[in-house]
Amino acid sequence: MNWLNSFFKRITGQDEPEKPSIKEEENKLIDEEYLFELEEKLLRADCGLEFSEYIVNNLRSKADLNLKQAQEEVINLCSQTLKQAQNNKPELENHKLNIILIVGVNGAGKTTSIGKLAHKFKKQNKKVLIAPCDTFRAAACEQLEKWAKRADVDILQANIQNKKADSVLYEALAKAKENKVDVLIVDTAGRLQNKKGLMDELGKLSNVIDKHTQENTCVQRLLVIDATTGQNGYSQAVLFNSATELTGIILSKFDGSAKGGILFAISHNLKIPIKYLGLGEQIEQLQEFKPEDFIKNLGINAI
Ligand SMILES: Nc1nc2c(ncn2[C@@H]2O[C@H](COP(=O)(O)OP(=O)(O)OP(=O)(O)O)[C@@H](O)[C@H]2O)c(=O)[nH]1
Ligand SMILES: [Mg+2]
Repeated sequence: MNWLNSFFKRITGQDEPEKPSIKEEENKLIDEEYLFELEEKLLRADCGLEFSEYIVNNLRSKADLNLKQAQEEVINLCSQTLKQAQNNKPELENHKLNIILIVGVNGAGKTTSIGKLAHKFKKQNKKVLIAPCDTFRAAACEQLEKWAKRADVDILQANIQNKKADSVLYEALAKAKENKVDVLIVDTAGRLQNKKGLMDELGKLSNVIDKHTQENTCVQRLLVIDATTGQNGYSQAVLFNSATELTGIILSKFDGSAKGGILFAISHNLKIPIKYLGLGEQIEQLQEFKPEDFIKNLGINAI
């Protein structure tokens, strides 16, 4: 049960209660002061108001909990919250064209995550094509080409200058079908979640995919959130989700000192599954998200 304690310590900043000297503390019943402090700590860990209140109200509703029981309850609730938002969908569906639209704010880690995903799928012997639909910057295409080369996968050769993202997407969809590609990964330009025009463009891209795909396709819309952006990441999830119904989250830059609390807020309020964690700038540094592993590793990683 050691990891439970280190997890709790991460959240609350309290010492592990296993030492005999504080054994008595463990049996002390929790009170309003304790709940107030717990809520503050959850908020500071980016868990958001709704989720923090959910935890605190839950503890309050249970009479006579001692400190140890309260800690275990917090961990159970956190764990349940993550699990309930996950679904059992496979990473890719076999014998189908898997289209993965990658969206997010500027610099979130979209292009890097695409390189990592391409590498991962290539290793599974999948035929991968990348679509350079970030047509705002010429350099974006060059950066994506480098990643395609590193992952040893195809990238659509489109002269993106003066083209709109949706026309590049048309071309990519046609090529993917013609070449019987397993996975088409679509890069998009970074955009702020509160810029309406740019968010509408995202809706258009999503419509192009929906219109031009047939039964044997599987579409994912993944939002890349930079773990170091804290609570703003939650607002990104809300607004990107209304522009293009998200099917999952990639939390990038989780190798730093970032708090992971935002994942609880997203899972609790939006029920969007967390798909991957980005753990560095290298091509292999992408991890499939598994709630249990995440909770176990919290001692090292976050919150
Ligand atoms: N430490 C760390 N750095 C990362 C990770 N993912 C991306 N980065 C870095 O974050 C910066 C931005 O990454 P990009 O992949 O270019 O982000 P983007 O979202 O495509 O950016 P725009 O296209 O400009 O909107 C780069 O310096 C990456 O090396 C990660 O998981 N960990
Ligand atoms: Mg990019």
